[in-house]
Amino acid sequence: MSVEQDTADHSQLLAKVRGPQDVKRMSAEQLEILAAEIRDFLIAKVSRTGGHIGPNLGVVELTLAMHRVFDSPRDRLLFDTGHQAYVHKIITGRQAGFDKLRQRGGLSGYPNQAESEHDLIENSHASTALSYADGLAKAYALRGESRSVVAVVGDGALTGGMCWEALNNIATAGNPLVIVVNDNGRSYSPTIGGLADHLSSLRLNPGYEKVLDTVKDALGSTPLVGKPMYEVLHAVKKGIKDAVAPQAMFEDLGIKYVGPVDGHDVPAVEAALRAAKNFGGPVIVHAVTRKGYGYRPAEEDEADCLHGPGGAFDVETGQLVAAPSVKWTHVFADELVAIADERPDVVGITAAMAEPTGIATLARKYPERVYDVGIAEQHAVTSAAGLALGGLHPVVAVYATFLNRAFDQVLLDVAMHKLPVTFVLDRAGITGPDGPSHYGIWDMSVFGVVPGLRIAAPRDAATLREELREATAVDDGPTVLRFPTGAVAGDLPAVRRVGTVDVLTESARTDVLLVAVGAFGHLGMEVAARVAEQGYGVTVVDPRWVRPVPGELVELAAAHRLVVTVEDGVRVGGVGDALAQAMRDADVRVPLRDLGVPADWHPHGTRAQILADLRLTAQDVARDVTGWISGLDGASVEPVRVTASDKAAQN
Ligand SMILES: Cc1ncc(C[n+]2csc(CCOP(=O)(O)OP(=O)(O)O)c2C)c(N)n1
Repeated sequence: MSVEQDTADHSQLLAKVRGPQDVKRMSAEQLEILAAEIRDFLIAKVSRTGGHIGPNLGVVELTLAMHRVFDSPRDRLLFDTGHQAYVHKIITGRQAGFDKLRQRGGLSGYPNQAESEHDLIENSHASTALSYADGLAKAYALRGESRSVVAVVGDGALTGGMCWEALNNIATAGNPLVIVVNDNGRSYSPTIGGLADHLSSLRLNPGYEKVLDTVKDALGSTPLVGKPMYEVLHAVKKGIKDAVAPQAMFEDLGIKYVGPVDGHDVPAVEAALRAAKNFGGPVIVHAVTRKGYGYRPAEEDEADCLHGPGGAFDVETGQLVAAPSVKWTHVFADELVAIADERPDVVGITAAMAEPTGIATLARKYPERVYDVGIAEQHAVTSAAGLALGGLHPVVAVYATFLNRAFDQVLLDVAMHKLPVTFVLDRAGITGPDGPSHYGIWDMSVFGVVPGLRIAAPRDAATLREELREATAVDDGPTVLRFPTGAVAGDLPAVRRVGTVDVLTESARTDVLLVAVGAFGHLGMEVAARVAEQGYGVTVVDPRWVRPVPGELVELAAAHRLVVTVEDGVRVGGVGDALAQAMRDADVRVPLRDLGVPADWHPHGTRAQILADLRLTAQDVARDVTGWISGLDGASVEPVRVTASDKAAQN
């Protein structure tokens, strides 16, 4: 049965969508039904796996309209950040994959080239789509290819500087390019900043409903023929310009503007997109949507419109099914408040992630001491430098993966000025379901090269509190505190402290020094127990401060027969590498083996699965350590596990 014939059995429409062409054939009435079915589907599936439910419920009609007006994959549809591409995945033949969304071997939570020819960019970090689009449009122009380039960007992502760099260039280049601004007024929480204020003034304007109607009427009664149509829109828009000003901003940049259009009205969005497509130059289509649209728990969730529940949730309430646990984030958030109570100079900065990083706890108590700068990590860092120059001690709370963006700012704007800024990196190490671009595995390598920067990796709640205090007490340079995702590890007291290094266990025999970085403390203890069963003595230490390499660590290394490091970060330039260098410098000739994450792209899955894939389990590490130490005694040793990519990266 064709899509056209299928009006009787409404529950079947979605099942018949195998590609964009099926959506193109549908009537307006069918599209409305399909949109409802897609929402039901999203809620049913994502409530079992977790994922970005709120953003996707908000772009159902927008995505349908895009696939009707444009011809993907010939035309290129780019989703900024990529977390809102579920509907696009559903339309492009990937419905079946949603049972294993974000699970190992299953559908990625972001666009993914391996999944579909309809996915060109593999993103997840915000504010890049307009730059990709600029380049693509230039390439197609130079190669003489007539293909449309369409980029969807949220008002949250538009707070990122790259978007404005891109807009500046897009305007100058003048190539045909459609920018769909998906304006729902939210990032996680309400979007901040001057642009957001402009946009929300539009939404709050009593004339807004009328505006939408006016635009719709104009579109409905005008033949959609390229430039003339655009001029009509332009005229409509000009007429209302004074009442609802934000579009002037885009026009001043030199980019045509269509809108505002009701993003939940497929025919209206379609008409605007067709007009934009036919214009022949860069056009912004401003679509106003509601995050979580059509699902009450999301629409009513004040914190973040159910932006991205990390696991299964109850469909009725939107509440997570898993029992709440104390997370690393909570420990950090509470201790920061305790420190701020004592230290009026301590302030917080977040790049649009106040709740997920826990800095919201500080903001609730001291709203005037927390700055949400939008999705602008680079600005966050240099602004923190300014705060420090002004006599404050800023704590920049950010996911480890996102600080990569601001390397130069950390290096020159903060470190070269020896400024006391503390960077708290949440979700460091292997994170899991969000996949390769969200892993926080580069920080210890990348920031390890910054002169004067100290890095701490707590192993449990007690050391997190302690190291946060130590970090905020440093007044002559930047500090980094990094911890993983999830429930905080159980307390693991030290038997003694040597300098800044905690000794977690030791034995009469000093065969192996096992350097367990951060949350790997517990793994270290288990490894020691297993290796002890083979008759070898293992000293497990937690360096606590991994950069610069503590001198005591080198001394401890010299007192053992073998050193093994295990860290939740890339091996290249990691803690193991740094210790090996420090040992060479001190002429300590004890062999060292460094275990960590190969410098590679690791697929999504749970943290435990990926760590197991990388053989970073107590069992695997114990087997390796036993093999290596017995090898020193002349027994045969299994080959060392160094991956090809590691070798390549080290070369
Ligand atoms: C560089 C970077 N910083 C932070 C994030 C985390 N993040 C993911 S989505 C999001 C909000 C995006 O808001 P918007 O673009 O308006 O999309 P919406 O979810 O509202 O549809 C943020 C801050 C990110 N993905 N990339």
